[in-house]
Amino acid sequence: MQIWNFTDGQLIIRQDDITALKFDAIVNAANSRLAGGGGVDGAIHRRAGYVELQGACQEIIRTIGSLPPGEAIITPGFNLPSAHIIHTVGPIWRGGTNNEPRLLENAYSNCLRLAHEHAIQTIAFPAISCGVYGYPVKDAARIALLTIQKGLEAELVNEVTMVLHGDTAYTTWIDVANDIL
Ligand code: AR6
Repeated sequence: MQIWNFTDGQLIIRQDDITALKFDAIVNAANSRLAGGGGVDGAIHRRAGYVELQGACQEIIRTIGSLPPGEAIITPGFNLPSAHIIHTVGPIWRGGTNNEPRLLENAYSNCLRLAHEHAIQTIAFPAISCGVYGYPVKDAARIALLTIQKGLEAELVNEVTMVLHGDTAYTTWIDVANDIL
């Protein structure tokens, strides 16, 4: 685990299973239908309780139709240690010229904005789009870390934790953070 202190908050990078840890909110790397899936989405559904979480997600989908990439919504955490889940949809990597960087930045910044609106102080992110959606990890880390830094400086939340799954992902994010923060 490594910690960066900013004037108005803290960034923590650690290697763990995001569903096992307790924060005010954890972020889910969802799909536009909020339909559940593999990766961290699957793990969150299993730990939160599939039926309860899908019930809440599909009620939102009935209202909004679908959740576009870069947008975010919030549900309870149900059986998770964390009280809330903020669901966002990262971009699918299609070579980098299809607005992927902007959509990834929006995903992080909209989660932080929504957290602020709900008085959430501590929030944890997985590496959005870095699994099934294929975003190159170093590029994603750079965008994520700079967006999180901005959010902390704007005092949207007090503490942001990036929770990485696996040694390689963790080392990459730490290297990028040491380069740019
Ligand atoms: N804790 C923390 N990180 C995790 C965990 C965990 N328990 N499990 C996986 N990761 P992905 P995406 C990491 O594929 O690329 C789903 O099916 C994983 O190693 O979960 O945004 C959705 O329904 C990777 O680094 O999300 C969508 O259809 C990161 O989480 C689609 O996948 C994100 O990988 C979204 O794809």
